[in-house]
Amino acid sequence: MSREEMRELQSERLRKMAAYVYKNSPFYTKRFKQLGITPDDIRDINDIVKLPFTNKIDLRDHYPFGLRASSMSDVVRIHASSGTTGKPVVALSTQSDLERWQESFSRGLVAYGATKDDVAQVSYGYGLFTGGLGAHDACQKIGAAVIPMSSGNTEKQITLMHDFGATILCCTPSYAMYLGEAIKDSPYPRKEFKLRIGVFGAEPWTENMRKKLEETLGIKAYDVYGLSEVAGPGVGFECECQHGLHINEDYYYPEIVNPTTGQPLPEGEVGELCFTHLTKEAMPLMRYRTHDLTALHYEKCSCGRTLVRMDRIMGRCDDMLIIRGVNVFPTQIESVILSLPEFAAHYILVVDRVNNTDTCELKVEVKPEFYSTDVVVLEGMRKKLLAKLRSVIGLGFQLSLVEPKGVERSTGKAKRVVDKRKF
Ligand code: DLL
Repeated sequence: MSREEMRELQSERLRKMAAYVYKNSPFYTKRFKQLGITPDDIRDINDIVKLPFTNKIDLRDHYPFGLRASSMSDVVRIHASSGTTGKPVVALSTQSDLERWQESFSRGLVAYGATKDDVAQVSYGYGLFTGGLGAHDACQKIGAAVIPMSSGNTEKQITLMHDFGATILCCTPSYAMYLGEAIKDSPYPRKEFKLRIGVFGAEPWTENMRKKLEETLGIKAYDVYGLSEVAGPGVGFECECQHGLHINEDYYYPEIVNPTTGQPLPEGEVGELCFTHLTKEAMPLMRYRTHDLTALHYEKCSCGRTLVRMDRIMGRCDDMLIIRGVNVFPTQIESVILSLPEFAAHYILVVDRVNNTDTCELKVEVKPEFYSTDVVVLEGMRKKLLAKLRSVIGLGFQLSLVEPKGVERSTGKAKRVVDKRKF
């Protein structure tokens, strides 16, 4: 679709959506009235800025089903994401919402080169988390054979991946790394595995992590983005150019705003990603603040797709650490660690405040082939990493190196930062 055609489609859908939520969602009727607007004020997609923002707190305050706009009898699926505090955030879908979600994610799978001849091992968690069922439905939609493994039970994962000839692996990048290492330790030689495509998302990861995963697993690794409140995995996906993630903007309209002021930012500037549902029935959200930081690019991609692209997520506004006045995203630390060959993709950062000064303890795992019990060798490696961290991030760390498997593994979203400071 050309940009003009897309704007036309988005305008038409937004007009309908504004009328739909105004009529069917008491939450939005009230918000529209507070802002002194009616659906008639929404004539085209540029009018989106007149609509109210929606925040996670709104979903929590109206837990569980307060933002529902369809009848409950039309709801066919209830997902929830736990988050770290308070009540879970609930996401409802009707049958047609699920179909659009499947369509979104299967566009991604096709872009990755997946076909009906593939065998897809889905190792995202099944359950309230949207990863498992989301990947499952999309793989099935393109006709691939799905192995509904869920996460965990790593030994069995490897045996079945080997015996069933899985060609696609869907899981978090951190779990993929764990699986890759477990394959090396397994009785099966890597050449007996048929894996070719990795479908990795649900947490931030870096270009350096991609390289490591591709090397370790012998695959091509693709990024998939999504969030429960908007749909689940498949809101955005990479194509073969891997030049950002295409957003399914005919269903989920993206905007980038200044995280503090909410003012829209121009193309290419990094800010907070917001989504407006253009077709959702069960629980449509207007200008939903994701807290995820990225930038949008509208020029046509070399793959031929015209769907807008977003940069790989650099982190969440609430993930950004301010350590001794320096802004740091965990992805920057990962990028530095993985730029050196000696270190594995397993690390943990503990930030604390002692005598009014921020402290940051970083534990990084050394790869088995580089690990040594010789303290001089280890100290050399430690100094090298420390110097690189200081030059790239501008901070000194209390860095300790640990032996292989010395950092706890995760089978879902990795928890790599512990901030013990009280604000
Ligand atoms: O993580 C949905 C998902 C499942 C996406 C499987 C991809 C693959 P939630 O649990 O609601 O949903 O968490 C959503 O995870 O706002 C981002 O902060 C983060 N996230 C998701 N995908 C990516 C990604 C699922 N590819 C939150 N890169 C989002 C970076 C991601 N962060």
